[in-house]
Amino acid sequence: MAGKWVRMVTAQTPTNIAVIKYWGKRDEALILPVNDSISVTLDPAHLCTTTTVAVSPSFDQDRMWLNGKEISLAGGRFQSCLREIRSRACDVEDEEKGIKIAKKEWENLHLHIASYNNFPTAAGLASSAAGFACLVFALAKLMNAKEDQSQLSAIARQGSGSACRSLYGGFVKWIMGNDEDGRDSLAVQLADEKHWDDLVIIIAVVSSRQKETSSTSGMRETVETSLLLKHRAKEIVPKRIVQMEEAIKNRDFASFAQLTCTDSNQFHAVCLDTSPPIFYMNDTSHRIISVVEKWNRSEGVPQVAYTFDAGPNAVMIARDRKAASLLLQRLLFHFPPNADTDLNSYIIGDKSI
Ligand code: 2P0
Repeated sequence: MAGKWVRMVTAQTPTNIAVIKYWGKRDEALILPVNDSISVTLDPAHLCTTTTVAVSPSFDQDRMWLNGKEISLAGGRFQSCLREIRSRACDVEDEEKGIKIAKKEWENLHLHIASYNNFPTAAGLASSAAGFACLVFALAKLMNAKEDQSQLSAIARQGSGSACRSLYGGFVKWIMGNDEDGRDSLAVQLADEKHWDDLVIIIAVVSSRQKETSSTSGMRETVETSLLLKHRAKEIVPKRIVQMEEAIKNRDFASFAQLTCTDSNQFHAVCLDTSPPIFYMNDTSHRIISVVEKWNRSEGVPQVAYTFDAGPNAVMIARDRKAASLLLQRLLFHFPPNADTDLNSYIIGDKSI
């Protein structure tokens, strides 16, 4: 249908932090992982992507802006997501605006996409996770696709692996799947956002600079060179996934913290076992681990879990508000403002939407 109309949809998606890590693909093109992973979805007020997608017969090409700057849509990952969603587009009828789009018209219509992160892009705070999850969710709404969240997660996965876990709040598992076409490699919700609402997440932004080794190339090198990864994926993670699911179900913080910290440390050990080795944590990250480990040991029961992704920033999960406020006091004591460290801010939030 011709004319001057524009149909727009805006969506907001939080990022997620893995407590059992995804690292390594068995299929690069489809983004199929070598192991299952489990994450917690963060509070959208602090770390989220907001994306507006628009369609109009007056657009003559697909275009995208990230944080106000135009970026190329030529990459295979964007094209995979766009293709998958377009192939599921349905009739759209917006009576209020007098817009009618027939299913078959979608292939000739172009899109404009504007996306904003309220946190540093590509600094190891999972910006691509929130970004692709939000893009796929907004496009599905725009095109009236009938897929449920899990089916959409398998599409978001083709944009960025960890994105599939951001389609749900609460605790989420990305099932690695067995199919060659990746249809069964998708996210499921383990527990909703209300299940364990005592938890408080504190992120210490050690550096907001872009990381030196991207996750994609880092995990490719790890798959090619690390024997430890093979052992981890086959022998360690399957058992840990079962234990983590149990810990979440029972709100067992001692087990949850032990598994979260151990898995983060093994992920960074696997990075070190890569040739050439990959260093994502820095001295400040190591000092934070030390502070938390000492405190947990002195209390007898863990107060805080820590986990680090592909960057030096610390994500800490406190067992309750009291532990969170004591953690902040300790961090401010060890890393006072204007001290000679690269820690520059804290983000404090509830765990999920
Ligand atoms: C995770 N990370 O489970 C792990 C832990 C980083 C460390 O998923 O190549 O940006 O787009 O699938 O999803 C980061 O990897 O990589 C990541 P691609 P992605 O959250």
